[in-house]
Amino acid sequence: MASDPPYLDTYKTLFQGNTPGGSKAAKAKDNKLFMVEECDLPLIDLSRLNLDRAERDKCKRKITDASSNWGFFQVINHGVPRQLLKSMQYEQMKVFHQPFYKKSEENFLNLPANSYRWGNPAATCLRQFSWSEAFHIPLTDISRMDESTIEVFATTVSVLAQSLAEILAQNLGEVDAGFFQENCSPSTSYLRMNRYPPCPISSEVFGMMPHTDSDFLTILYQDQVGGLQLVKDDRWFSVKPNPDALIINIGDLFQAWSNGVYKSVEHQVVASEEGERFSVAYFYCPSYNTVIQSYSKPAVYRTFSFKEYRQQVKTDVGSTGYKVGLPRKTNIIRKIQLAQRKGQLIYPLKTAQPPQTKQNSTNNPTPN
Ligand SMILES: O=C(O)CCC(=O)C(=O)O
Repeated sequence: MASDPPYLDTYKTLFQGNTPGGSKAAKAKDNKLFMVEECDLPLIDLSRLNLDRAERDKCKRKITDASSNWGFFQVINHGVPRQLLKSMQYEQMKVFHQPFYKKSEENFLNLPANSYRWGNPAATCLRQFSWSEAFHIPLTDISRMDESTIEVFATTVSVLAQSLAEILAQNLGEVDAGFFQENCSPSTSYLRMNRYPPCPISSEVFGMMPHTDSDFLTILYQDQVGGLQLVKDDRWFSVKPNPDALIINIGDLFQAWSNGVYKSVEHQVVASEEGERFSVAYFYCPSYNTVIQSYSKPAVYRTFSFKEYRQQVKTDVGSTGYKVGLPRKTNIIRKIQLAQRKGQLIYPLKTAQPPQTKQNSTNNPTPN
């Protein structure tokens, strides 16, 4: 059966025995293992930041509490007009609905090579595969696209990202108020437009594999289809879409910087047989040379530069198939390598149990 992008044809070996109607897929269809509970993600009304001091402080407290307890929250009255969100989705559909040969052409929308990504050429098993396609765009390149909606969206959410980051930093007593302005200019961040095409073997693969984000924080807008799941108290929960809300999640850099006060939690997207899904993520990142240093002592994580971190993620994914991320204990890495040599799959991150939806998942090859 043809799919667009051509996952089944291109990754034939990977999908052998798992093709639509194949025994495994049929069996998995019968069980309801992939149904997980919905969570009540904290919902924060940012318009309260414009009220008196007491209200403002209450709102900030909700943001910092959610970042510590969940690592994830939703915001409404966030300053990104509804119409802009709608136009963004429309633009995204227009881009993704171009034929595959066009999207994979060099220079498509004037974007640099490697902006368009789909599947995972390094995958050695289905659990390392993401049934999705994406445009991963450095903000420096966004103006080349000649798509004003996408550019306006990126500029608008970058303002929101900076103010949330400043609230989170202030709460830690961070005195260098100019840190984010200095190190995270809009041009150091990334926009990632995602499409999750209908997947005929949805019980066998992820839409996007479990991962944490390698940034300070991420702002996500998802359509109404659903499929995003996150880890809370060692269990997976799904997030109910809210058309008015943006989803905010803490990334690895804030976890390290805050010495573990704010949590960068794993999330994934389940694949679906019915219909396509769209989302857009803004990754708030610093410049490569920015040094990430824990604000308090003793530090759980050693000081590192963003460049070093990105390179380490790349090296880990290349050598183990996993993004090891922050918990860099040698025994974790050895365990992964050993399991790999034995052809086993293990779930490497420190807090999470294997997702209930898919057993023994793997980590994320995406670069975020
Ligand atoms: O599509 C989603 O809901 C999540 C996307 C995501 O996690 C990512 O782009 O890193």
